[in-house]
Amino acid sequence: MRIFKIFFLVTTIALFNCKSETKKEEVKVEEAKKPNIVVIYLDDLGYGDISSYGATELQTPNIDALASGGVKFTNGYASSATCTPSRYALLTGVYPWRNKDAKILPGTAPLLISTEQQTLPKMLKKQGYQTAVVGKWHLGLGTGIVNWNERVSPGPNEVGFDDAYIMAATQDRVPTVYIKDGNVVGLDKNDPIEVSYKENFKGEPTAITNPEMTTMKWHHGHNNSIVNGIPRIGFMKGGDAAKWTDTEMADHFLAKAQNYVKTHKENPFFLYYAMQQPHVPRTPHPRFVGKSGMGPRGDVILEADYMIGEFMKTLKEEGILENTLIVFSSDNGPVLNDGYYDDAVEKLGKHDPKGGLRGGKYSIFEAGTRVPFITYWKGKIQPAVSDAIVSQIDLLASFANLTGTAETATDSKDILKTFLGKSDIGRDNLVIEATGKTALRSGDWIYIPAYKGKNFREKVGIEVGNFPHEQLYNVKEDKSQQNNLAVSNPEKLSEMKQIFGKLRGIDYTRGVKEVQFR
Ligand code: NG6
Ligand code: CA
Repeated sequence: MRIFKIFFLVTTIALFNCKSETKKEEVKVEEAKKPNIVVIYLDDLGYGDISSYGATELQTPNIDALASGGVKFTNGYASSATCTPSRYALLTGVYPWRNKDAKILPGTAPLLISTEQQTLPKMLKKQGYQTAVVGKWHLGLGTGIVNWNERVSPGPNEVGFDDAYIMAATQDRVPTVYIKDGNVVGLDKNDPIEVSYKENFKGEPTAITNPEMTTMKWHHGHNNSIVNGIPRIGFMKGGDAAKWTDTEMADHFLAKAQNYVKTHKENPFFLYYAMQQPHVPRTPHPRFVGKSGMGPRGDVILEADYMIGEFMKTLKEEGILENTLIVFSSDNGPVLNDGYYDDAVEKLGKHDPKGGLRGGKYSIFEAGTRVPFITYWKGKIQPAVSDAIVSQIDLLASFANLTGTAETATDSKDILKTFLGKSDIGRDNLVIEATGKTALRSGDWIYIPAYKGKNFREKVGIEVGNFPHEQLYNVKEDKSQQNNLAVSNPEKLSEMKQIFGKLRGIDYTRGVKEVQFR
């Protein structure tokens, strides 16, 4: 009996020990688990377009919750004042001015990123991540001549994304279809798609030949093929069943992003959720129409904010909110009239999309590239406002560090601590780009070389920053770049030119004034 008792005791202890061992193991694994990473990237959202960055006429509670619960950067930059170059830098960690083709691409452009190149998703894949892109791509597809009726490649899958559900270029460019892992979604093989950016297909209506078919009027550009009453850039024929419904695009991408999270939550994932708002054409779902009192541009910002709230709910419901690092930002600064009459100018009222900065989309002035930039990680990042200079180009090196590797890319800097709110030190300097022009941010200063061309781009109503003389601003004291100190502060000017020259590989001190890289 006694022996039995002892035996019982021993086995119980052994069992107990064994149990606690496995428990320990589990905790260890849990601790070592790499966080999910989500980049929520808006299109043309300005520094002042959301209430957490000072907007008073628009309320964006869901984005604000990220800003107030995470690090809100006041000196956060996109790499360029237009979409393609910014996205190129975000995904490759390479400055867009190193690639002469990194400019706004047509819907038929070949893939801009080399399949040999380092990318953010490739690096994360090596670290054991599942990777996906949902939303706007605009980095080219294929190798030159694309047959949209077959699998289009190379594309996102070939540069590091396991899963890709995208629109090829922009909402205002053909082809107006969704593409899943290279295949046009819902394509009827009997109604093949043809796309051209050179000439129309015989007999197909355009905004010029059939203006009565348009429900949205074009202001400049945007007068080629008409899809859903909206005239686009580029010509497209066929593919009727596959065409997207513009007003449902936001819900559509949200559903894809939510579904991805739900079906991939067991292991770490990287999701690049590239939303289409508030780029033109602004097509809010009927439930958001009129909600902002500011016309479609304001309405789609509210729509985007709602989608982000729903997406965050999903992370919470799936139990992964506390293991997910979120980066929120925009690809470039704001524009009101980008080619359609849609009341953006007329109904703006007191709203200032630029948030007090000078310029806007396409501009080498601050509003072109300084954008909302937030990092959020519930329980891990303490709420803070940071003045550190950070750029989207730094996500690659910083996430490499986060996930346990030193792998990096040419221009990406590891500023993980800053992104996690544990340091106030950002970059010393940064080269910004706008339609082929570059400028330097270093410390509190901005240096802009002399550039040819007009400063004021009338059609879009934006100052792009071209002047026949050099410009130097202290953007800490002079946020809206009103006082050019190039003449009054020659020492600073010379210091800036030297730094800039080194970074750009150009000797600006020897009287070279104007260097546009394309
Ligand atoms: C411009 C378009 C503009 C917008 C932009 C790309 C015209 C006249 N303008 O060429 O509407 O589509 O390209 O925007 O066609 S971006 O955010 O993707 O860079
Ligand atoms: Ca954009």
